[in-house]
Amino acid sequence: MRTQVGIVGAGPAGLTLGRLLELQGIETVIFEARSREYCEHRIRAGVLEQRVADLLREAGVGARMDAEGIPHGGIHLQFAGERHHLDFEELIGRGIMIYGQTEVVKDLTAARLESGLPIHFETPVESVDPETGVIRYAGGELECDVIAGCDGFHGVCRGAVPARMFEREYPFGWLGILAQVAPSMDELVYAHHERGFALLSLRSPQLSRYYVQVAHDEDVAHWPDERVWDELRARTALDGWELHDGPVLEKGVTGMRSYVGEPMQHGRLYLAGDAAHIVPPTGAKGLNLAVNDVRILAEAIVDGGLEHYSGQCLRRVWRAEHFSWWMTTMLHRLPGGDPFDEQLQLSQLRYLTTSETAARSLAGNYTGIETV
Ligand code: RFL
Ligand code: PHB
Repeated sequence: MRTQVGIVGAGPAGLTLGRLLELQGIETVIFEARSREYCEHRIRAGVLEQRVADLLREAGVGARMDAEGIPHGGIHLQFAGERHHLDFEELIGRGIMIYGQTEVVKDLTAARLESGLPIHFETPVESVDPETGVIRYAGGELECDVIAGCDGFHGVCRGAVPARMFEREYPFGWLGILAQVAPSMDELVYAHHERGFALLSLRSPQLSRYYVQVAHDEDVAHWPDERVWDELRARTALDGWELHDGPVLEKGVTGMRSYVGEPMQHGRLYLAGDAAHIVPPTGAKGLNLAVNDVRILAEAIVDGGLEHYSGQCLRRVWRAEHFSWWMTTMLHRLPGGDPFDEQLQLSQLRYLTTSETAARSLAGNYTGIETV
């Protein structure tokens, strides 16, 4: 058995790569450890950069996103009892699209199945050989010109690249809920509060996605719904505004880390997305970086220049690493931090909401820098 490009993992990176290569007439086979059902219901990111939304449209998988996604022109920053709007459209002429990762994955999976192309669910890859291009999975082997390692942080491909690792762990995490209630705000709210960070986001006009900062190893069992709502209310309170609650459909804790492995390639193996790098979710960059990697990988497979793949990706990766780290350290209560740290955070937030130059820098990074 052989193919041109063997893709390990059917997350956003693997599925988008499969689609981009399909449009260029290149043969691919996708292996995914989990079931289709599992992949389509794993709740993660919700913010697409405009350039990522454009890429999905150009790849012919943007119709439902355009019908059901919600374009946003900015975000709110809340601190010291005030809520400030940053108008991205006005600042830099670009916005973001609110559309869940679950929906992106559903659209790409449906498109692939409709094209009748091979995607093997519940088929974990056991090992990959960067020298020969062989993928070994339960029950067989596949020989590939190129292997795309799109199997996330806990996959097998990462370990097959001898890489220098850059890492930072944060001593906190996020407890996230998906609630069946109309969002209480028009655009996302990032809130700095002495009790800890909170984020108000959404998935649709009927579904709210809210987060509170908790300990990195927090047990969700300690967070009955009422406690989550009380904490959200305390951290986002504003005169004349109310947070509406509703049935909680999902609840979970996510740890936070920054990670980059360099280089992102070895022999015939090319890593993309979370397999190569992780950002804390505060900058909403994880999914966007994954799509950007495979855009570059698809171009290099088609036009040549694969030797430059890693270097090209890493420029954007490190910009996003810095932005995500900066947003994270500016907005969270830092365990072990002192009043000096807090004053620096508040000063930075005040600067962002009073200086157009500072606001434009955040807006550019959040919506996706054009050239890095
Ligand atoms: P994914 O989505 O992890 O997909 C990897 C796929 O590979 C499969 N796999 C294997 N398949 C075959 N053989 C093996 N041996 C395999 N091992 C693993 C997995 O089952 C999976 O289907 O990586 P990808 O495609 O690179 O996409 C990246 C994004 O998913 C990720 O960056 C973001 O979701 C990060 N992230 C978030 N980003 C945001 O911007 N906002 C968020 O709110 C947000 N929440 C999250 C997140 C990541 C999380 N993880 C990884 C723990 C919440 C969580 C829980
Ligand atoms: C989300 O909607 O899940 C979300 C939005 C913005 C972030 C992180 C997560 O920075």
